[in-house]
Amino acid sequence: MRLPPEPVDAITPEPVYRDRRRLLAGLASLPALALSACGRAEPAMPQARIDPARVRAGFATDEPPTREADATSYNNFYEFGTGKADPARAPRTLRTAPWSVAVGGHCARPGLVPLETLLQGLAVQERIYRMRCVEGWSMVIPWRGVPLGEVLRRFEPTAQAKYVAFTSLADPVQMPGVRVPVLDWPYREGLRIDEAMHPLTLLATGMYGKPLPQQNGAPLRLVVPWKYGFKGIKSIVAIDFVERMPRTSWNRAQPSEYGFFANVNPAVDHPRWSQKTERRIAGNGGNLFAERIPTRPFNGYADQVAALYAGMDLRRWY
Ligand SMILES: Nc1nc2c(c(=O)[nH]1)N[C@H]1C(S)=C(S)[C@@H](COP(=O)(O)O)O[C@H]1N2
Ligand SMILES: [Mo]
Repeated sequence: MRLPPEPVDAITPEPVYRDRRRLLAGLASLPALALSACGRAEPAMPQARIDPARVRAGFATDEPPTREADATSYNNFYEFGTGKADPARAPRTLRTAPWSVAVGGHCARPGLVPLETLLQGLAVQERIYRMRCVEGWSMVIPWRGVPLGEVLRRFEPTAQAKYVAFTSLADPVQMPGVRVPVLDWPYREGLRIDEAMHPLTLLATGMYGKPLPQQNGAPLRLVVPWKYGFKGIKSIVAIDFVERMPRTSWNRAQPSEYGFFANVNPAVDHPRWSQKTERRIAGNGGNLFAERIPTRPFNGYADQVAALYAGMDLRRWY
């Protein structure tokens, strides 16, 4: 896989030259010190080499899948209420067809694209991924979708596209939960461009061999199996190629609790929840108080993705 070239000035941006004290203090970890022009910190992007054969090993797992009834009734989708059972119980008010996605920012071919056109000609794949929510539960889900990178390439992102920003629908008529100011609507998420292009990252349109149900993010949502669940933004209506690390809803709501990278990491606890173990909701008759199992770095996908973070301090970039 080829990634866009990283301009030299992104590795040591100007503010670092200007602030000598900061430069001296940070010599040991210069890339982690990189500051953007607006003062928000951004780490340099390592030049990762991704081995396609290794990546394919992450497309499936022997672990027993979560029962469909559990995966579709125990959800986080605040646009339909903040309780785990609310999204499944909500009336089917989301109009998923027609659906269009506005693609813009640093790319050669921006546009408002009907969902069918967005996916046209791409082979739909079935992949079984472990999913880990930052609240401590996990599932094993058979997804259906297309690699996000294959979709993004069609828009010809330019070298300035360092990050990709995603936005969910926020229509109070279709989504009663957005009338409640629990988050700064619309729900927003983002990935660094190399994370977005990584072959494990899926733009999902279905699960359990069927189209996505409303509560799981119909008609299309992001699935990034090595990151905490909140990165998996649902019911996406906009995708933007941007130069700076985009603002995300959860980071904005509580920056100390929800970092931009949100890689599953048992060594870095959330301020309110230990991340060392997880409650696996799978193959146990739907017992929500199942035994806890150890959480693995990058949710068990370290072989596939750890190279993306080479040299980054994962305590700082949580
Ligand atoms: N638009 C939107 N996307 C969202 C959320 C949300 O509230 N709104 N919740 C996130 C969180 S915290 C998790 S854990 C997953 C849950 O996905 P699932 O319900 O399909 O398991 O969706 C993520 N995507
Ligand atoms: Mo979550």
